[in-house]
Amino acid sequence: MCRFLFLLSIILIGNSGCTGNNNEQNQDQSRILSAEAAAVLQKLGSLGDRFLVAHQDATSYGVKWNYSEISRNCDIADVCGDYPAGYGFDIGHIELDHTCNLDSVDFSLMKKLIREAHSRGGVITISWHLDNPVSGRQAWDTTRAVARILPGADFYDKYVAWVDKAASFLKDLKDDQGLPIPVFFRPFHEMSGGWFWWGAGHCTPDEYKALWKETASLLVDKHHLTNLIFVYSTDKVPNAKKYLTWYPGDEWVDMIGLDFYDRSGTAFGYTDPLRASLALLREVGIEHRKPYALTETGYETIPDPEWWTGRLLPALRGSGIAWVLIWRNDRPSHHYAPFPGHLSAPDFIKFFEAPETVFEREWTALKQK
Ligand code: BMA
Repeated sequence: MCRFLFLLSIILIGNSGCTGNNNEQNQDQSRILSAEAAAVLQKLGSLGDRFLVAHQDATSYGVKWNYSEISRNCDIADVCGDYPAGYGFDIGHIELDHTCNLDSVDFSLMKKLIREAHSRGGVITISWHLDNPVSGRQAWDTTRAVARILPGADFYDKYVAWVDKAASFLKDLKDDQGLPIPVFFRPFHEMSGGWFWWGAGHCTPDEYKALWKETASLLVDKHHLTNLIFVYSTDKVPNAKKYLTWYPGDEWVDMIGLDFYDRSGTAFGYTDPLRASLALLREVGIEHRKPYALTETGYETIPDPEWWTGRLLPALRGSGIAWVLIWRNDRPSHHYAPFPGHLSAPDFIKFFEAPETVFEREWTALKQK
């Protein structure tokens, strides 16, 4: 791209972002964001009571199929006749130079699927279940690592090399015209829980914040990525103070997120606690003037035939979220969206038809307004 076009396509963003219902444009921060990324961020902040429905690995595989050029390619589309409006991907193992991610999705295929999803109008969000850089084991290995990958520490150089690899993947996400595809990047998620090496109990909040800022700065200042919209997402927390424990500051966060699953059937409840958590998210979003989203949810195998309109939708209604991301459809015992013939498929169609939910066709139309 010529320099003139590049200059035209970037804008400055600031820490006065937008809330669920606020169109205000960021102005007071020096970080540059591509025009397309800024536009999607702003659009998502102005949806009012409507929200996008997104699915993790929506087109990479499904419960009864694996990716191939000619087979079915999306469980959600097979159920309701439209693609989700958002797509989640995960780049765990990009740091190891593997050809596939931790869930066996080939990275070149992932790039292709991201480009296709973007050209259909979909929003892209990427998480990163990166291995533990100190032990060399998986993301769930909680050997203390954060303090040892900060600047000056013994594993810093190794970590920088890992970020370089993530950066080169992210930099290669371009549309047909060579413009960078906006990515809602959601690293080091669910830090309020203790299951990942970056989680609570395995580093101090200050170490976590330093890791976030260092990583973001490497991606933006060193690698000049202008397509990343940074999303901070905790797991379930009791209040806003707790939510903000690891918050690295407005400069390096563009969106507020929460991961909240229905893990319990009816035992611990879902709808009311989720509604309360989304109210908390809204409070933080308004305070920090940023849009907010339910960045992961689902009920594994969805054994409740009316879960979509009976439990999820009532919690999301009026919450002001920009999107909800349903987790992945891996196999019969580990999936979160329905597939044709699944007992919750009829109810998912009602969820699809609800006025609040936005899938791909509607999202494309909304963007043109
Ligand atoms: C978890 C599970 C794992 C998967 C990981 C990363 O929630 O679905 O099977 O490897 O996410 O996608």
